[in-house]
Amino acid sequence: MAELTAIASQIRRDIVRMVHGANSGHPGGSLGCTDYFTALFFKVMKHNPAFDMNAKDEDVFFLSNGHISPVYYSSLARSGYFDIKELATFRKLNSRLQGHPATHEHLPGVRIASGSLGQGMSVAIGAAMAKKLNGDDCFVFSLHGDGELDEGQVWEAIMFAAHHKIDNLISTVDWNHQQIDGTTEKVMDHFDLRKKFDAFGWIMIETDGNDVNRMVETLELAKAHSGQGKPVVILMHTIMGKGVDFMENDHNWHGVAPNDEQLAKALAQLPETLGDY
Ligand SMILES: Cc1ncc(C[n+]2csc(CCOP(=O)(O)OP(=O)(O)O)c2C)c(N)n1
Ligand SMILES: [Mg+2]
Repeated sequence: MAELTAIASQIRRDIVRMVHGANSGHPGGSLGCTDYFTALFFKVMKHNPAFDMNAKDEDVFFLSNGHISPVYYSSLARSGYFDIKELATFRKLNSRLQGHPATHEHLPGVRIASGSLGQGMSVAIGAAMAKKLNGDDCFVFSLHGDGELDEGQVWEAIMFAAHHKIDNLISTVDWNHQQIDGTTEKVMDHFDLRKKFDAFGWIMIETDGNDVNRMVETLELAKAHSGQGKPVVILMHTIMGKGVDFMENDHNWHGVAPNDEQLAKALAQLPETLGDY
C-alpha cells in the first residue's frame, strides 16, 4: 500500500506543475481529491486503459466537478490511458487536455464533458441503468464537489436514483467545505449532508478522503453495500489544497495557478516518486 502513497505524491506534483505550466487551472480541489483518484484508478476500479466508450464489463467513472481536470488527466495518464508527456499540453491551444474535460477532444478515459456543474450524476445514473439492462454487473462511480450540490439538478438526480433503486452507483462528494468564493457555509449552507442523503433514501458512508488506504477500504465497503436496492454515497472529508501547506483549506486556491516561487515551494513538499512528465 506504500505504493499508493507514492503514486498520490507524483499526481500532486503533476497537478501543480500542469497548472503552473498553463498559468491557469484548479489546484485546490485537484489536490484534495488526489487520494480518491489514486485509490479508485490504481486499486479499486476494474478498468481498461485501452479505452472503449461502451465500457462493457468494466467499471466506469464520471467526473462531475470537471474543473478538477488536472487530477483526472494525471490519473488517466499515470494509469496508461495516454502518454504522460501529454500532460505538458494542459490548457494549451489545440490540446486534448482542455481546462474542462470534453468528449470532442477524444481523450481516452473521458466519457462526458463536464465543467458546467450539476450534470454528472444524471449521466452516471443513465450509465448505471444501462449496465442493469445489459446484465453487466460492474459499477458506476461519480465524483461531485460540495459546492456543486448547490445545483438543483443534483437533487433531482438524487431523488431519481433512490426511486429507481439504482444500486450499482457509487457517488462521492468532495466535502471540503470550500468553493469558488468562500466556504460552502458562507456561500450556500448545506446543513447536515448526512441527514439529507439519508432522507433521500441513499446508503451513506462517511470517510477521511485524504488517507489513501482508508479511501481504498471505503470504496470497497461502498461496493459491498451495493445491490441492496439503494444508491450509495460516500461523504468524503477532504482538505482543499491537501499536500501543499500554503494552499490547504483556502478557497483562494480553488482556481489560481502558483507562480514560480510558489511552485518551487510546493514541489519541495511533494516527493518525485515515479518521475516527472
Ligand atoms: C453550472 C455552473 N455554475 C457555476 C459554475 C462556476 N463554478 C466553477 S467551480 C465552482 C465552485 C464549485 O465548488 P465545489 O464543487 O465545492 O468545488 P471546489 O471549489 O471544492 O473544487 C463554481 C461555482 C460552473 N462551473 N457551472
Ligand atoms: Mg468544495
